[in-house]
Amino acid sequence: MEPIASTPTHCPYCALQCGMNIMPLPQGGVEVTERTDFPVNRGALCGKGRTAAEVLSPAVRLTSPLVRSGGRLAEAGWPEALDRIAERLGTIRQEHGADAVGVFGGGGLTNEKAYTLGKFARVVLGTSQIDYNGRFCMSSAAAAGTRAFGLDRGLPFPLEDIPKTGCVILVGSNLAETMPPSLRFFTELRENGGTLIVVDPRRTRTAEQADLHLAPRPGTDLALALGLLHLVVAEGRTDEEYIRERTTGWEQARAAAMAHWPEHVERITGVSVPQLREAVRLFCEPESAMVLTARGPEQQSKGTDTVGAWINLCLATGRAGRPLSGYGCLTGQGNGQGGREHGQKADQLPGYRKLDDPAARAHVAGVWGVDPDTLPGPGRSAYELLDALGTDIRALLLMGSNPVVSAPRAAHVEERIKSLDFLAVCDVVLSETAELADVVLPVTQWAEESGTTTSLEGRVLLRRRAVTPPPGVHSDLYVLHELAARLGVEKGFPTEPEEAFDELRRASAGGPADYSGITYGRLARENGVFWPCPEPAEDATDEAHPGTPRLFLDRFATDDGRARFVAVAHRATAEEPDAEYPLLLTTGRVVAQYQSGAQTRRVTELNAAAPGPFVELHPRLAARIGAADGDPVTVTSRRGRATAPARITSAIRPDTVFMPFHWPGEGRANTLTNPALDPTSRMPEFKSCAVRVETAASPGTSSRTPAAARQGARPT
Ligand SMILES: Nc1nc2c(c(=O)[nH]1)N[C@H]1C(S)=C(S)[C@@H](COP(=O)(O)OP(=O)(O)OC[C@H]3O[C@@H](n4cnc5c(=O)[nH]c(N)nc54)[C@H](O)[C@@H]3O)O[C@H]1N2
Ligand SMILES: Nc1nc2c(c(=O)[nH]1)N[C@H]1C(S)=C(S)[C@@H](COP(=O)(O)OP(=O)(O)OC[C@H]3O[C@@H](n4cnc5c(=O)[nH]c(N)nc54)[C@H](O)[C@@H]3O)O[C@H]1N2
Ligand code: SF4
Ligand SMILES: [Mo]
Repeated sequence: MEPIASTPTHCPYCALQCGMNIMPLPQGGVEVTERTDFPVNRGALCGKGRTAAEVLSPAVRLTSPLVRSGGRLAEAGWPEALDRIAERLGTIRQEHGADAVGVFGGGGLTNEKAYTLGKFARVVLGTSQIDYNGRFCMSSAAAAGTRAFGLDRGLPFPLEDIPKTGCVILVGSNLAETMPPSLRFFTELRENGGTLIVVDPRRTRTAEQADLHLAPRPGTDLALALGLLHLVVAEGRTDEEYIRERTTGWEQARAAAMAHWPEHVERITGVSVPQLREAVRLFCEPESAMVLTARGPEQQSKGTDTVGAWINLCLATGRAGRPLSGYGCLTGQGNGQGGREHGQKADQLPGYRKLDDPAARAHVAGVWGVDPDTLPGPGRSAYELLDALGTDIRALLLMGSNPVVSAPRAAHVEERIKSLDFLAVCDVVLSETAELADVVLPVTQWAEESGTTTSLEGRVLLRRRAVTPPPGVHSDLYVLHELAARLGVEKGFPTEPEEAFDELRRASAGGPADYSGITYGRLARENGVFWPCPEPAEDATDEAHPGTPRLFLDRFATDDGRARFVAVAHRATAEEPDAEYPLLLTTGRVVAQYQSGAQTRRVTELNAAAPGPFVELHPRLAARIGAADGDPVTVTSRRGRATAPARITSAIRPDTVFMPFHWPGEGRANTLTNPALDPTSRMPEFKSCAVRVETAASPGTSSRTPAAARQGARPT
């Protein structure tokens, strides 16, 4: 008997994009098996990757379009569902103008889908109102990276460099839970004699691996980074030659840091001066060192300046654009990197080009065969777009996100979504947002289709089709093709991913994220290709471009080739605790659930491991409010209240509570979060807002009871 062939591909979930094999089973269904040739995970998978095939099952996934009639969603045929969407979008556009139709995308969409969605918005709908969930993810790091280096690629070096450097400061990343196979690189770092510093208000599984754990108050990373830079200067640890030759703006940045005295920083952050000094010593003594940030410092209303301050620390010590040294952001979603490069972002055209740049408009319009003047200008950012639903935006096409669970101030966003004249959702499952739609289209997912993603390393990868999708399911590309045709655009929306990719290559050619030298053929042969990878000129004799695993070694991507210091000063979070809301809430993830949970809450094993929300609080705080472990507690902010069981642990600061955000309903963390936006990146402040906590049995207790007031007491 012929052995059944397995197909090498990549995980549907996070930005690590672990390699895996998909093996069809003789009795039907498929199994995920080990794939050892991909250097990032070398066969290892977390529980989500291991169980990913469960979401392929027709028992879990959608298999028929749903159209709302008589107030309820009912199964319908594809032509009817597509006709309905095209008719409604067309009519609303005619009556209210092109900007009355909004589009919302996702960083989990393949490059082909993200590219085509952006093109669909600009060319078919003619709307400026498009943005995506990546705005909620790493946008502050992207903005800071662009500002300092002239280019944003999450990691400017491959993960395999980490074990060889001298010290890594990991700021607000819990990668032991969010990217478990990557922990190995940090374990090897320590085995090789390097050190790991983790900055997190909680002693997470990641922090437990660290040589030094700094536990600042949420929202104070900016002060922390400035305090470290102050000490670097005071202790004479700057690299003056590097600063002179490779940077600009040092004097202003230096002056700003010198205003942040370590003792003052200790008061703001709660991190002691000796700990600050120890961090500086560990970071500065070795030949090389890195700073990596994730959502902790980024999801703040000052995320861009915060990341800027950490970049300043790297630049002042000569630790960027040199072998085994640099600043990197750990991007989160499966295609969080590629999804931010090819035009589903409000201000952007493919190849990481700017929508307000006339040359970029001309180039992309040329590839699209349209007049550059017909391309709309930049639109609103994700939260601002969601906040405008039902006002000037009357209809929304949503692909690859579940904002009812994941957007800040979610109860308000849910109301805005309900107030739309028309909502169409393309999804794999009936998410909480899809439940509110007028039309839901069931689309193919990772193993049912091919497509490329770009991992957190900037490595472009090919996901291969490994199984036949169930009948009744079509791809996102098919949806856009059919809708374009119905709205009068017959050409330019291919249903074949490779055709879409070849067009993306041309659109990206010459841009900052140049993919023109990357082909499906190459991706199938090589273990991914790092961008930029331009195509050699036609008359050139050179071989294909090898791709660029390491950036900035010769020069930064700025006009003068120098990295730019940015003078930044600390500022408070948008909502500081007060007598009524005396504590800080921060939010994040657990290992067994992914994002809004739309996929992972449907997987038996994952759901058993992490069945519901919880509120993490310190024993001293628990004692003050009279809560025992497992008791339901109510967390109240200015946006609303959420109730979930208490999880009492001394691994969190006594002035802080933590909730994971994976669940809808009464334990929805995002009912509480503050949509205060970073002025540059428009990132909402998911990582801190003021709250009070009470046992759920006493929700009526006045906020000004002595118990509530005492919660604010600073830890001793
Ligand atoms: N299991 C799982 N894995 C995932 C995901 C998932 O949903 N589940 N999502 C993927 C995606 S899209 C992303 S973006 C990544 C996110 O990956 P991470 O950034 O690692 O995830 P988070 O849990 O959001 O935040 C990390 C840590 O920041 C800390 N933190 C909170 N506030 C602050 C602060 O003010 N300062 C500092 N320094 N730290 C703070 C939290 O305590 C938390 O431990 O994970 C990816 N991987
Ligand atoms: N409080 C709080 N809130 C947060 C965060 C936080 O740390 N704290 N983190 C933020 C971050 S970093 C992120 S990235 C967001 C993520 O939050 P969401 O944007 O809600 O992300 P997902 O839950 O991954 O939603 C993806 C949806 O797309 C569907 N899907 C999967 N593949 C495809 C596909 O190929 N096509 C289509 N059409 N659909 C598909 C999935 O089934 C799912 O319903 O949450 C943000 N919200
Ligand atoms: S770490 Fe990320 S990519 Fe790897 S198996 Fe888990 S979810 Fe998938
Ligand atoms: Mo994310």
